[in-house]
Amino acid sequence: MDQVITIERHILEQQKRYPKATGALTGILYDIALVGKLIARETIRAGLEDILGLTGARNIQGEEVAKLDRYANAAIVRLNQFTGRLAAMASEEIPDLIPIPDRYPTGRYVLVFDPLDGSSNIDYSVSIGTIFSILRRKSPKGEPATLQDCLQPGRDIVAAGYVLYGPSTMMVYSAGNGVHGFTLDHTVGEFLLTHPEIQIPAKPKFYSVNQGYEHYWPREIQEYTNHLQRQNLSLRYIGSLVADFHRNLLGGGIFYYPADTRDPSKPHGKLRLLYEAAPLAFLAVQAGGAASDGTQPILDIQPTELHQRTPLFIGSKDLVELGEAFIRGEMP
Ligand code: FBP
Repeated sequence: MDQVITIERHILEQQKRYPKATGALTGILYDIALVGKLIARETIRAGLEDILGLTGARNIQGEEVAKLDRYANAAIVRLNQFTGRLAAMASEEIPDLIPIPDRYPTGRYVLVFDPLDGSSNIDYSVSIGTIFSILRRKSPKGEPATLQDCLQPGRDIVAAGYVLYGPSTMMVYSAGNGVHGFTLDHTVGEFLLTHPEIQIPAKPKFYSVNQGYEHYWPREIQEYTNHLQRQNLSLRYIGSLVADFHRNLLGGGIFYYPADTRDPSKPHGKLRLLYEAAPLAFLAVQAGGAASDGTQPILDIQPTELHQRTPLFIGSKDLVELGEAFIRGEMP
């Protein structure tokens, strides 16, 4: 039988690089793989179970909460709160910090996540995903965790990744030593290594942006987009950040969601820094790419709010830098 590497074995081998490792990070990554399988089970049966549609509630972002959003959020919290590995969690779906209940021990890490990215696509059976990042707590062990434990720049991420629920279910993660992709073999219920050491191809193929908003973009972004169109790049836009990012990670290209003038209450675009932009930026940089808000690396941004938004340019390094040059007004 060919060299079959399960995600558990891969994570354990990564851990060997750190002689002082306690296994806590390994445990968190493995629990995310497990909850990814649980969510995948629901997405696969979505039309057959009562899991499509909305709950009728709205989240802190003012967005309608989908039933699968709620399921995914509850599953991630439930599966991680009792392990003794976490000091706290934060989720796109929950306004404030998610503390660990007193009846459970706490740990050295915090987990921030978007339980279900691309939720506007759920009912259309289009690829969606779960995005996460893991940070070391700043507050002393034994004391209650605080917001500051989550409000750390992407530079401090210890590990990050996503689970993609698409034609196949994949988990892609990095613990700081390259980006690795695993495909869920539903027949054995295991994520198996299929995409080791992912590097963004040097020659990009795609540009991904919701061009329906072009009218609301600053002139520099319109010119940048015109320039990309003349580079013989194909336009691909799924409307699920995790799926658009994944395609460009493997095929080469750029995804961008600039700030626009549609909604004065969202001057910094739509996407969230902590659990959308920063985790994917961590992966992009590990894969030889880049991620920017148009003026600075996403990983350098010091968060001030749990749900703060940021413009995002992510993917092939040259195209991200080109976007920054257009925004500085340096391009013809
Ligand atoms: P959530 O679904 O987690 O709220 O994510 C936001 C998102 O759906 C991204 O996945 C996607 O890139 C973007 O919004 C699509 O926005 P728009 O419909 O404005 O293009």
